[in-house]
Amino acid sequence: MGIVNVTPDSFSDGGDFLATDRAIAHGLDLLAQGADIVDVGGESTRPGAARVSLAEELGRVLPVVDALAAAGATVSVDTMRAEVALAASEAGAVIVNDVSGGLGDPDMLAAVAGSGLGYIAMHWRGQSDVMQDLAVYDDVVADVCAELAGRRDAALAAGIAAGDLVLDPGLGFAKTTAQNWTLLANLDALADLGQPLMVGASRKRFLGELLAGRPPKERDDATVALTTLLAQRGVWAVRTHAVRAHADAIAVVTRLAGEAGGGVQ
Ligand code: PMM
Repeated sequence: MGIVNVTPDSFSDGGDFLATDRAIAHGLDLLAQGADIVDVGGESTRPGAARVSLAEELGRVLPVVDALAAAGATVSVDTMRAEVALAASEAGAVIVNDVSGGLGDPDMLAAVAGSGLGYIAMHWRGQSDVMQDLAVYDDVVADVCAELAGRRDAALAAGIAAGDLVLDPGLGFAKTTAQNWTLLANLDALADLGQPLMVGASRKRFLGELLAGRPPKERDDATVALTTLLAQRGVWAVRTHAVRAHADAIAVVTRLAGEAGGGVQ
């Protein structure tokens, strides 16, 4: 999944693709690099970020979703708002990527269930302006699993089909660097929730800390290393800024797994 942030303030590429034409061109470039899905978002979730208005979010994402879907892309919309999800669906999006897992908008799960859209439910504890204070767990793996199981059950109860539901541990969202690594080391526990997994590690702060404070755009090699390991573990998708190297890594893992006679382990 390639990221198209139509925002002025996302942590790694904020402002690069705020203009509609640049965002569309970027999405087309990510497709040419081998993205299977392009994820269009109009609201930054960077730690400390404030909300944007509904009108602003709609104005940012709809023309980009429309153009990329018209070009044949599989488009997901990165939003916490049911109204944005439904409008994006009208414009051609087929997946809703909700970082709040349905907690940000009480209407989201029912809206998605009625529309037949795919749904990615991420682990989330609160809006970006407060989430850093919420990184308190008894046992981060057990707690994130239990909370994501709750979101899975709520999504299924709302009528979202199990086959349309993907879960995401939400790296960096109410999680410290150490907690991100612990979750990555224990993905099997998340896989036991019975749904495909998506992981968004691309250029995140915990990688910057590993790399002696290197800035976001210089964290892609480390992200590719992680993608390779995650592909070996059979995750459904990785959400990344730079696509080509990730698509290449996944091709290598898939080819090697085929040689070994089994699926991707
Ligand atoms: N991370 C960001 C935004 N959206 N969606 C999902 N499902 N998982 C993530 O980890 C995730 C996300 C923040 O990263 P960005 O500002 O670079 O888009």
